[in-house]
Amino acid sequence: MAATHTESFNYPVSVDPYGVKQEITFLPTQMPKVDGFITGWSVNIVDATDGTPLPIQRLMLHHIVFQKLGVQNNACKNFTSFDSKTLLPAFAENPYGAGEERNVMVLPPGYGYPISKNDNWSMVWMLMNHRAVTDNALIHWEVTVDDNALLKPVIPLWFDVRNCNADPVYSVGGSGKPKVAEEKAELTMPESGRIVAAGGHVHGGAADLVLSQPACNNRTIHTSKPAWGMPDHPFYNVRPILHEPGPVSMSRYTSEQGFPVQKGQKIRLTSRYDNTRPHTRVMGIVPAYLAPGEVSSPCEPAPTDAQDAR
Ligand SMILES: [Cu+2]
Repeated sequence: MAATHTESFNYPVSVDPYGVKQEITFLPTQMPKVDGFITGWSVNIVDATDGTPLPIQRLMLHHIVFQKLGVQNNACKNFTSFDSKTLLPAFAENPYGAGEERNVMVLPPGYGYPISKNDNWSMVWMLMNHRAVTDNALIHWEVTVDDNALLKPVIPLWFDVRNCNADPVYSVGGSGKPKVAEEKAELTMPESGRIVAAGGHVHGGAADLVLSQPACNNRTIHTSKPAWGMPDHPFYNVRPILHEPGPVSMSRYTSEQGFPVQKGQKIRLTSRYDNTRPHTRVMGIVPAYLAPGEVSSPCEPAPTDAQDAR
């Protein structure tokens, strides 16, 4: 009998007063030991005693990326380390990541990210303490797994305008010309198939993230739009700030039919930021999921069931 269930995991963290902590954490036991598929994934920072999500006045999750180890990354030969010099072989793929916007993985019905009992996992994360006292909390993640062998497997696609870097940031000058600064990156599709889901991660000052298909009149696959809190939202009233506060959410793409792409085709990510003021250390990242399969032509019609979710 095929069954689906959700498993929860915790990793205790301690961050010094006003400290920033980054770490690569190996997860020998803190991922599902299942031969099957992951269909949903979320992460939060919670109180160690009662499990409630922590307000940003205590700890801010700048980012967290989960990695399946021992798999050649489909976009990067090497990763450039935090020192901007050292090259490490890219034997890892990124099936899921999130930041302040708490991006979630939600695959449409019928799809799953394949995992096995023997997979090796790690997470790369950065937390910041916004108070003058040492803080203790849990990184808490929930993973929905399904062992239904009939699910269609998806491949993670990591669109990042500074891809293959441990610290994939860039800066927007703020000259005002043009009013919106664009950074572009293209990812070559490793297989033909259909993009069935995509999320987004940006920092303060972002306009949006656009995925498009240059080979087909550069038609838009999806625009991931930030939602900002009100000026009195805690996101915008905490110190210290490592970079401008990010959005409280980003819109996601889901389509059961999926957006058709062909093997070898380049798919473009355009990261768009306000350029009327400087914005330092920004990011433009779209984690997406491709379900391999035949497509009838390079520019097959777009799906009719695409949804914008938050
Ligand atoms: Cu970021």
